[in-house]
Amino acid sequence: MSNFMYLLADVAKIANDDYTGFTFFIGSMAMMAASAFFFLSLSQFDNKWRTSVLVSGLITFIAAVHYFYMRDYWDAYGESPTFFRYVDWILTVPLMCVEFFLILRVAGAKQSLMWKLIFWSVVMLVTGYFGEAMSMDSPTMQWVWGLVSGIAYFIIVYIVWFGEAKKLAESAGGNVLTAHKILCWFVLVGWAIYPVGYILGTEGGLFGVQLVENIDAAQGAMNVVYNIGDSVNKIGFGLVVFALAMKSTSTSSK
Ligand SMILES: *C/C=C(C)/C=C/C=C(C)/C=C/C1=C(C)CCCC1(C)C
Repeated sequence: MSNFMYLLADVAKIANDDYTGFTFFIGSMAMMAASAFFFLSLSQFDNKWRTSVLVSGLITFIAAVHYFYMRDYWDAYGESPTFFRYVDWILTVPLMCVEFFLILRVAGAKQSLMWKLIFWSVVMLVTGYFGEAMSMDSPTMQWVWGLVSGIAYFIIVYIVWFGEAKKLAESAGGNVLTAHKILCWFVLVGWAIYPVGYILGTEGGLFGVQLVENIDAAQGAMNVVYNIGDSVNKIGFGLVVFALAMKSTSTSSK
């Protein structure tokens, strides 16, 4: 192509070996497709389940929009789009907390449970942001903020696995209990992907062992891990809720 053609093509190129750029691209498409899927499925559910599936769609839709920005940002600067990443999370992770509340409403979940989960998720993300965006020149502070964020994460794990949420799920039983258990696994295993990404991106890497050769490679690796984590968690979470709504609708209308 001539230079002129490149000027006409106002589209960033993704190099063949830019795996990070590739996962941003795939991520944006996956989130968009999932959103269309959730939104267009809404009318087949009983009214009381529609809000839950709607929220699934909002989670992937908000992520899709952020992925368009992050994809372009990565292409243009080759840097971690930390700001967009955390804005995305601060909107979508609380919505995932709302999902727990919504499916447990049948067992009488109170709004206070939802606010507790939201509160800890915000603590987890804000401290993570301090570590990732504001402590660039201090690996020690990155570890400190990462640790505080990790504690908030474990409080969420505790509430859903063993605390109030677990008790409600047990009293609901049936499909709700099954869905709750799967969502718990997402939080324990799926969400644990993120601290791995954070460690990869931290200077000095894992407990002082540098896993990737330089800070650019570290940022790239971190973003690949975050991108995989986002697709697994946001789309996976949504599908669990979708399946619950589906089962509950077909059993109650027969
Ligand atoms: C859709 C986005 C989701 C589910 C994002 C979840 C993010 C986390 C669970 C992040 C957790 C972190 C830690 C536990 C410690 C290090 C800092 C974070 C923010 C990466």
